[in-house]
Amino acid sequence: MLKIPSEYAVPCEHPGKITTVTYGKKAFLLYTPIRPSSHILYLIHGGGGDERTFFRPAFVNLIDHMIDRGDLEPLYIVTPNFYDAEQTDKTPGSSGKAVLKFQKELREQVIPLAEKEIGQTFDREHRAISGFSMGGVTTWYAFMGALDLFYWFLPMSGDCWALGEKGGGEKPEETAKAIIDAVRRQGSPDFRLHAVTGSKDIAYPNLDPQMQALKQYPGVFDGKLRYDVLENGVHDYETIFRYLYNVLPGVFH
Ligand code: FER
Repeated sequence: MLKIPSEYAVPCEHPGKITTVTYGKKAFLLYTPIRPSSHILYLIHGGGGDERTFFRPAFVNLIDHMIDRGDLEPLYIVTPNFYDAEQTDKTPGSSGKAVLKFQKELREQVIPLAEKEIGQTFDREHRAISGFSMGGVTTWYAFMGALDLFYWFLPMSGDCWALGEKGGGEKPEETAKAIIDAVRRQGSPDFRLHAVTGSKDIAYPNLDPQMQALKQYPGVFDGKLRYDVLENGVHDYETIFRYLYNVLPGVFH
């Protein structure tokens, strides 16, 4: 996996624009690229985070430069907050419940509002969902229930909790089976799923067994599933930005 070029760390001369969209007591952020686009990424924060967590300078500068240099087709990026407005308990158990509950809000509020704000509805082929850690757990839930909305799934350093907290590590076979069943229940539409983590990531022992179990279903996943492990990669946003630098150019093709 390539390292992010150091010149991508500084502000870009041709930046996109970030706006806040509120609904009820909550908000999501919307990154609008400098040139029009038919692509959109829903990007979900990790445990304890919120809608602002991803859009720190290191990430915004990276995306701006990638688009400016032509590494990446322009894309919209929406960063929601999966917690309830009143939620103060952000431990993994409580976060796990929140990301499951959030699936309905994503479908019924965040996506319609974001795309109304942009002024266009995106095809599923042009919609991606990704997230870090608990945002990865969110992405797996979306894979199990929102294949009609998304074609591209990029879970990063988070496993599937369908069988409970850290179920991908503790019950990899059952978790893989639950995922496969969910794909079939949704009519087995085409999709692409690219999971990433690092060998020293705290989620590696949870995600890796699940990915190995999923690979045992070649008929379902042939040519649709990719899984990369960064040697020595750890569980932090800097590493996640590096994954996105490497993975995003392959999305929407
Ligand atoms: C994992 C998925 C999510 C994991 C941790 C989390 C340790 C989240 C933890 C948190 O929000 O504190 O596989 O592995």
